[in-house]
Amino acid sequence: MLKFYFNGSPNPAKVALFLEESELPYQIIPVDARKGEQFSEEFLALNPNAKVPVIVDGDVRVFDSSAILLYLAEKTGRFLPSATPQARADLLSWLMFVASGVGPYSGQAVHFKHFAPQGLDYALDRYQYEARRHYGILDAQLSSRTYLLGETYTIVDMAAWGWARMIPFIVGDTAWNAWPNLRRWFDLISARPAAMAMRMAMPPSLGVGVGCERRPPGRSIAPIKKANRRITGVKTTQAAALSEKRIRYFAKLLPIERLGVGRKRCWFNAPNGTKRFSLMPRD
Ligand SMILES: N[C@@H](CCC(=O)N[C@@H](CS)C(=O)NCC(=O)O)C(=O)O
Repeated sequence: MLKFYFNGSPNPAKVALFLEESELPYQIIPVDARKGEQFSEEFLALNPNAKVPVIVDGDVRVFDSSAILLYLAEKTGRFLPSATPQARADLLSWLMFVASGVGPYSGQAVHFKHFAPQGLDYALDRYQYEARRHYGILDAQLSSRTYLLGETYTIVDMAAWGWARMIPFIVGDTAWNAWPNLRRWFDLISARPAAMAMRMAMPPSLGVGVGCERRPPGRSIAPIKKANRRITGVKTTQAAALSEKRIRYFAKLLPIERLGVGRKRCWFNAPNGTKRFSLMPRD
């Protein structure tokens, strides 16, 4: 059976969506990057770049999400546009646009928005600007088409969807308002049974994350202190059923109570996207 080295982040998510769409039998092998499992000798033999996703299909090993999507699409003959030279060129162009533009800019935007030390405004602005610019291009492309390549749902949509799930985290909670066509497309794909199944397929051993941070008032860039924790004992497949009250309870337990003043900003990775909420000091 096809082996799928996976965690819940954007690049593996693209492949998970394909596997659910195509109903190919596959075995999930969780790789917990937070524990550094991607650097094990065994994993490096599969991907010298030490990143997920990777698939092993019989004797064939493929790493890098775009390569995997192309491999699987060609293997199954599914989720490809019509076989004209222009359609093929569009497929490659947009796939590379996601791989070399949307993905890397979004990834760096996350780093500088959420994790970098304060004061790196040039880098913060550059990656926010470029990430937004790329999503704006996708939005324009979708203004006159149902899917990114036209009326056919393809691996390009899967590739972009993997990142679009993270838009509020990458560029901010209100960002969707700027891109109505992208939102329409995102909701269309998210409503597909395979998209729901893919969320449910996330390995229980990766758990459900809840994180919190405190920032002093007025300091909007780097958090003073962050805490992340897996909610132990809760499987991702059960996460949809978690009440907000329970999530808030887990968030309250995160050990940053004595730091700073102001709101504790929290997030929770639910199967249907990241939920955000604030806890006030009295909570
Ligand atoms: N170009 C690669 C990028 C893969 C990638 O960045 N994977 C991330 C998860 S989305 C990862 O494995 N991060 C772990 C690390 O950087 O150590 C692809 O598209 O597959």
